[in-house]
Amino acid sequence: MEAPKTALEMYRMMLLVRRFEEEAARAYSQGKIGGFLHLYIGQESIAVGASHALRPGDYTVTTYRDHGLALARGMSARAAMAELFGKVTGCSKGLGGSMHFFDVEHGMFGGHGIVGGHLPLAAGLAFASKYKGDGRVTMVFYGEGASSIGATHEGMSLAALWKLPIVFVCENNQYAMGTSLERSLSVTDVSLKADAYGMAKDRFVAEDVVEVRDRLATACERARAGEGPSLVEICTYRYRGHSMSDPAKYRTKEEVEAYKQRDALNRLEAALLADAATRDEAAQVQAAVEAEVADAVRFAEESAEPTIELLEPTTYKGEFAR
Ligand SMILES: Cc1ncc(C[n+]2csc(CCOP(=O)(O)OP(=O)(O)O)c2C)c(N)n1
Repeated sequence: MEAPKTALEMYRMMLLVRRFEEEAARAYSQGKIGGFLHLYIGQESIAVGASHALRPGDYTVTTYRDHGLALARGMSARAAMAELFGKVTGCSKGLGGSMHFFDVEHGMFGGHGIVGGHLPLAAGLAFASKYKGDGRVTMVFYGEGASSIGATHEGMSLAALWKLPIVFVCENNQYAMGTSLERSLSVTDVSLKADAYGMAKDRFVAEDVVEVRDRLATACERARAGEGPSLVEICTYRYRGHSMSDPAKYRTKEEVEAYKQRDALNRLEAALLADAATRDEAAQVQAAVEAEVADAVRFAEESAEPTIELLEPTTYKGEFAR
């Protein structure tokens, strides 16, 4: 059994990610958030388990479905919500929006919109760590749809060749926009791609956040010990559409409901509420998360828009990430 303190902390973060995104969806439908909004609801156990497997200072890189990882790595809900609202107090000064969360302090190197394009970038971060001998691990997240992208394989090939300290995490949520895994991949076990590069591999379902943490921690240890990269495929499901404009007609309501029955957040919540040792604290966590999300929305609404003066320093002078 997991220590209550850790279990409660994992629960707090999974709930924060979910409630944050539910409120973001509401704000989006009210016209307060523009552009794209890709929700992570249903996949929370991966970002949260991963963040518990990593050490402070380790690097993470992910796709446009990035809010959950940013929060789990330590970005404040205020900075995240303000970014969605396009406000200057956001993590990317309101210039990046939903797909471009960035937070060097917490090792969050994006938020990337080009499918698969961020894997070579992550390999570059891992190369820097190996070159400097700084002991950091890079963990990069991608969807199963990115398995068919050239850049994905370029990143993996070099990472394996140079035994870089990196963990490739494939979040297999079974659909790339409206295309199911079966319709796009000749081999549906994505973890088998690891064999092509001589990488270690693992594959499991994301129903238990503690299991996610433990299995990713094994891959991190391997990377830190100089044994090279791993490919970990974690099977999951997104409950919402690909983005806010997707009515998700390519799957049935029954299918979505069946996956919700196995929801990792609900499972953990039920276990904590059933246990007298954690019941009261779990209820306190719920109240605290509600307050934190409400505060983030208020903060985002009240913050200022970015001004034109930001354009030059952030575009040409590299002051953006400082
Ligand atoms: C190179 C490239 N091709 C196409 C797109 C359009 N596109 C955006 S998301 C997406 C689906 C990606 O699915 P997957 O990698 O499984 O990730 P998920 O959205 O399921 O998290 C596509 C095709 C893109 N952004 N970049």
